[in-house]
Amino acid sequence: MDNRTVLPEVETFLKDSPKKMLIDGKWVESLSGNTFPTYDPATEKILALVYEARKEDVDRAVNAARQAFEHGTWARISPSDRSKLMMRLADLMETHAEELAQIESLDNGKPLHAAKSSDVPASIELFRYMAGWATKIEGNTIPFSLASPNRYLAYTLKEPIGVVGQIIPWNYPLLMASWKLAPALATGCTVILKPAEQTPLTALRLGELIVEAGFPEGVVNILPGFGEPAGAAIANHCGIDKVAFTGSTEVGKSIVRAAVGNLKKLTLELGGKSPNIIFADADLDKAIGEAANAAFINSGQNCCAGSRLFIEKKIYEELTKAITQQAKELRVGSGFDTNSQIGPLISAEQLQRVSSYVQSGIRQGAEVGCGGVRIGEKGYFFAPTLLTNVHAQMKVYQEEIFGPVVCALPFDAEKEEDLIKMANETIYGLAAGIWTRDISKAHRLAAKIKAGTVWINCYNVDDPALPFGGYKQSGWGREMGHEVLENYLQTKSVCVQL
Ligand code: TXE
Repeated sequence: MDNRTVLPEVETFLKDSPKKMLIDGKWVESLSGNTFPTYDPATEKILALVYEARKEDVDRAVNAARQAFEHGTWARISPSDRSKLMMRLADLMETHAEELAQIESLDNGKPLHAAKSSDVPASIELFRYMAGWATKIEGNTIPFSLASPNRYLAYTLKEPIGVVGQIIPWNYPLLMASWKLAPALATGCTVILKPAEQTPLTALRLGELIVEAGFPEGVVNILPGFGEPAGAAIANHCGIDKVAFTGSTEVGKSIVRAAVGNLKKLTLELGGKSPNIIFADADLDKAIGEAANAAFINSGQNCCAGSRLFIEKKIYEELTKAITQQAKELRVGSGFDTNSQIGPLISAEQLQRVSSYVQSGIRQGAEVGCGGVRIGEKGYFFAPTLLTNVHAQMKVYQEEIFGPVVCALPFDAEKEEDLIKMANETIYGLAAGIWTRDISKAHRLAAKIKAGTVWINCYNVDDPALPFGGYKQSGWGREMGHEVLENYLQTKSVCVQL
């Protein structure tokens, strides 16, 4: 495979193609026999063929997951044993960390060092954090207010919601699989996971480790496939009790409509157009570097990217120049080149989408401070781009671009209400950044910005313990923290007359 040096295990994994799907603890072909290719976005070459799940495969997986949930060993397993299995999985992921990172970098394009230092360890840590919760899921005893205390004993049980469908995107494939699987397993649910069609490989390797860790058959089923038909079959399926989805707001809405059939529970983690606000009194050296990172990391294919950059008027010229300089210095290249800081976009389609957003910005009067174009002719590389002269009516200001493109706008620090209005004038509400040394101002703004996460003097800082999710059309529910567990549990009230 071109001139890349990959581990022998990775080579063997890729050669074992077409890759099968995991249903009921076994690696199986799709019933249709159909396969699809997954590509290396840096070289545009096929990495492997993958069996494509369709409705009939989803049906098989739902039956297996239902059986495991109602009747299998999983239904009787102790919380402590659930926790131990998750810990064992985390240990196996650690043993195979280099391998997972290489597969991730090849399939998604992200720099190998980013996969190694961030995606893989964050995924491992999430399984460990959630494994800790498995033994701490408790109900309450409820003192009645209308009856005397010795007439009734009432308590609540926290029960797993059941069979869960999980549909994930391609920007952080292993991490998104972990965000979804770990709380579901900690609470005792069973899962049908559909990775994105662009990046099925780390989920499949994770599936192998899940089997090796000893999870009972049917607890985790992994079905690569397309949004239509596989994703839609999951969203529609009356045998599925809950769907957890990460992806575009548009598809999120279609999942809401599909879920109506059996009123399955939903959590949605959708797009963003997050404001990153820099005041003149901030530590500017730090803010400049982090603002570039906030916008360009993972090639901007990040739901919480700081893609609307608000800079206080009196430092606007100086900062846009400095950030432009940073953007120009970022080394864009193949994920396997140790020099690369930014990899390619995921696909030809995404390259086309990002380019057309920039073109629409230019047509509407935006100026390109740097970038704005594809780099080279092989691989889906796009230059980090800063747009100025942007206004609120432009598509580039309103819509999620999901590429390395940031819109910079000046603001008047004396008019705080105007700034808050600008920060909030989007359908999204996923994240925000505030850079200032004035702590009163920082907290005042944090309270008024409608976003699920507000970072003050930092950006993109996540932790398994910190809830993450969106206000407004950025979604429903929270990932991570103990809050995510509620998405996978339901409460039963038990009332006993004494
Ligand atoms: O997303 P899709 P795409 C945003 C981002 C990006 C845009 C399009 O703005 O430019 O979405 O990306 C599955 N029923 N985000 O087209 O289609 C699909 O197979 C059920 C933000 O790749 O939403 C994949 O597994 N499932 C986002 C997943 O949904 C369906 C991350 C995401 O794909 C389906 C990704 C259907 N009808 C894109 N159609 C974030 N929040 O991080 C597709 N899917």
